[in-house]
Amino acid sequence: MSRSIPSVLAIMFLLSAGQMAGASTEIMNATLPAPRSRLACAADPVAGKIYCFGGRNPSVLSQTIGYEPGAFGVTTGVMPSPRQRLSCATRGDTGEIYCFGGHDGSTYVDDIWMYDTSDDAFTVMDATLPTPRDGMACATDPATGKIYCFGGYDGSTYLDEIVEYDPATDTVGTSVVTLCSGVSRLACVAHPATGNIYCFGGRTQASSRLRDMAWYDPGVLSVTCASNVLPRAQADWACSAVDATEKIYCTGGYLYDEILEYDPGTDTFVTMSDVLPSVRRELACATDPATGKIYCFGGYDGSTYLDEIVEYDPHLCGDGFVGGSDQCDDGNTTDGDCCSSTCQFELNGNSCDDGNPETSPDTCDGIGECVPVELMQFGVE
Ligand SMILES: [Ca+2]
Ligand SMILES: [Ca+2]
Ligand SMILES: [Ca+2]
Repeated sequence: MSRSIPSVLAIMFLLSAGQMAGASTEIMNATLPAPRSRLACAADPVAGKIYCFGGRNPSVLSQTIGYEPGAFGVTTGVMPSPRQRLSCATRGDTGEIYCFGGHDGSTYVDDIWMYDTSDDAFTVMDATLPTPRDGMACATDPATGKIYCFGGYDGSTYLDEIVEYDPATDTVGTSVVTLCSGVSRLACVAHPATGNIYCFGGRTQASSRLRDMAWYDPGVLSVTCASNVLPRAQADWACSAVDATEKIYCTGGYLYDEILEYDPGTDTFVTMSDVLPSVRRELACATDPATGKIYCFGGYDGSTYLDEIVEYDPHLCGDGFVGGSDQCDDGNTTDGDCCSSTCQFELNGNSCDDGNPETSPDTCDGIGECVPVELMQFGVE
């Protein structure tokens, strides 16, 4: 019976999505080996790939999928057993991805698995979650390499626990602080610039989808709650941090095609003009650390399981960060200052003004800087 309201919402937002134009998200040529939702994905900087695990379509799946961003192909392997609504996080630069909990199609599980990207082998760790659960969100504290898993659902209760897993010792603990409420199907992401892990939305027993967020500081074991701050109630979506812009992007949800930007520096949200190719929930996204582009995998649009891989490049020319197709970014979209209006290097020898009247003429060095001609002639940097 509870499905009638989401169906109406889906129709409303399909109509509004059709009125939007100019999306800069791109559907990759490669697809998942089969459509799926409720998968988990994590980027591994060592292998330079994004790995995705499990999911459902509606059978619960046991595939491991390796995707090299921008490449046509995907490679696949096999997990120890099927899983949906698990959560996976990369342990820094060790080439190890840890996956936590989930549901195997008949029961909630408490497993912790380690996937080694160097040989595509799984190790079932001795440690387990405190209790079986699915729908939690896990993220790695870059300062310590410890992985924190937030919330989840055990089949009867929405959990407010923060579980700490230390891969170095294969030990599990429960933080002395909790989330603001019991919540499942939320999205959490570590943010290296602030050292916090930010969690967004989710589903609770009492009020269904939340407009709340919380951030956890693993250094001082504090949780900060912010209620009713999301532009709309959200769950079953995916969030990724982009180091170069220091911002977090959350995509999809129930049932939306929107991309929401959160800036931890200013504590503000912006709904981007770019949207996903279509509405989808229960997708999984990860940021390619080499390029800062976000890749989103699969999802469910309310009637169909998706096999799409969607690339979202959050970088803009003129935002002051070199990313995406930028060769340079001087914070403007003006020509004649050695970094062009499209953020490309202007040619060595182009005239420019370095702002110092005592040097003249000045010239572009071909790599984005304006320097006095006499320095170029003597080869002085
Ligand atoms: Ca830029
Ligand atoms: Ca410029
Ligand atoms: Ca000058």
